[in-house]
Amino acid sequence: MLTKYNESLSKNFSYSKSFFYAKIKYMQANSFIDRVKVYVKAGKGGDGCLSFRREKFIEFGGPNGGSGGKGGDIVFKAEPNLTTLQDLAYNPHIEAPNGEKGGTYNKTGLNGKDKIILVPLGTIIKENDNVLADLTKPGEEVVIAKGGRGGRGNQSFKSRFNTAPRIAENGQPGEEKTLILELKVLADVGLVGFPNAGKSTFLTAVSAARPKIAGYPFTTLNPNLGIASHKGKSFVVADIPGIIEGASLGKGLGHQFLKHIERTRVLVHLVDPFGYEDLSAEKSIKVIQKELKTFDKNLAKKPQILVINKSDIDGAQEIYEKLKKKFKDQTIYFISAAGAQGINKVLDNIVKELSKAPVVVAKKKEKVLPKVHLVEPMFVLTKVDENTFQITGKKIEEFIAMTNFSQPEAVQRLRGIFKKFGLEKALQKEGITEGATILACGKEFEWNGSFDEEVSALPDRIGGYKRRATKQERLDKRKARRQAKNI
Ligand SMILES: Nc1nc2c(ncn2[C@@H]2O[C@H](COP(=O)(O)OP(=O)(O)OP(=O)(O)O)[C@@H](O)[C@H]2O)c(=O)[nH]1
Ligand SMILES: [Mg+2]
Repeated sequence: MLTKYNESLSKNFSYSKSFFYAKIKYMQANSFIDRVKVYVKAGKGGDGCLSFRREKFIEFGGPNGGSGGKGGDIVFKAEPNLTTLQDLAYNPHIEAPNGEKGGTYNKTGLNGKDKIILVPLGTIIKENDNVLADLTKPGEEVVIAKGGRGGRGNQSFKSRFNTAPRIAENGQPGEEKTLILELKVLADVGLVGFPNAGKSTFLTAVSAARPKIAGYPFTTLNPNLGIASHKGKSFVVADIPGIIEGASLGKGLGHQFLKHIERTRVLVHLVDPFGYEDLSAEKSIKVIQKELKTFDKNLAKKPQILVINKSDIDGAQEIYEKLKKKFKDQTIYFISAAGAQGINKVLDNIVKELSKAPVVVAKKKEKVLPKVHLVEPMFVLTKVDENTFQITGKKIEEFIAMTNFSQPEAVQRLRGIFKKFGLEKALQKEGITEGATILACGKEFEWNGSFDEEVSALPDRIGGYKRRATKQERLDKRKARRQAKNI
């Protein structure tokens, strides 16, 4: 049935097969993505609940509003089975779920589930050029954006002085970040050389990896990894696309993939004895070494094992003898990757070099900034014009976001916080006049001369409970009592 359908399809659309093959080839070529920009937003904390216990025969039940749940974190996890950042390139907008609201009877809201994003091993996470994390161990996890904490319910505000608080916080907003993810393949051995030198054939000979091998240049379009084991030691070998002259300046495919051998410990330089196009083998060795040096000085410093491939072809032996004389200070190996000749000697040397090379190179972090805990100012005040003032600052904005403006007591608390932070003094220093506008966190406030408690805004009885007298009211009362005694 299916074959019939396929036949009819190819009859009617003669171009369809080639079109699909071309599409698949294009997709394969583009499936290796090693740099993506993503936006992540952790979950907001759930809002706190405002409620009072009201039951028959229970007098003064008291506040019983529970707190909101915590918002989900954004977590990145290193997954060894992944090889590309392709999934993230298609879904670059990631949000973690919010925490749920608190409930009555002191019920805490459900926490938002953490969002775990799987990335390949060797992924570097950056924000504004600062390295936040470098995932080099399988299963390593790192929290990149923290979810907000849940807002407190009114039971948390209960105190000896305020037994009936009519105040519940909103949840804290979750952190949001725009990140650059960069994949730098983690391998012990990097294979370099001109196209067609036999790099992929060598990888096939030493590991179970089966990359594409063909007699034309640029067969390999993406880095391939394989695990080789020799004399009880196992190591990861990376085969990258061929390098040509000018690769470090962006020619060919090699340039964008050279960074994938940056974190290797040993380089194996494969050489075709008959050279590449017009270049002789001797010249090609020099070109590759120059390209590596131009791309990154550290690449040239890595131990490099020179291997002349295709020993089975006539005439290769003479060229090998000539090269041996030219590069006297280097040990040159003569192998046939396709015929599996002389490979063991190369592997012996790789194991020897790996034992000498520092093991932790792969963990080396770039531009790691020392951890400095900056004391952030509580707020930054800017005078927009004569009658408008702007307040910014992480801490103060958080307090504003967590205030429920429909609750007079919550607003009163915010006024107290503003005063405690020293905002009143700062505003008066700037010469604020009554009626001026204060902008903060997308909200507008009108200045009425002071942040002192706004008594008139509070009703005397709230929900059947008597409101606690404000500080000013208590002071006035005491003053009146003293005066009455004196008389
Ligand atoms: N005779 C002979 N041919 C070889 C040997 N090793 C590789 N080849 C051939 O050389 C050609 C290129 O081999 P690849 O392994 O694809 O070379 P590559 O370096 O990966 O090439 P790119 O991926 O294009 O950079 C293929 O046709 C292989 O069959 C060898 O030892 N002897
Ligand atoms: Mg190849």
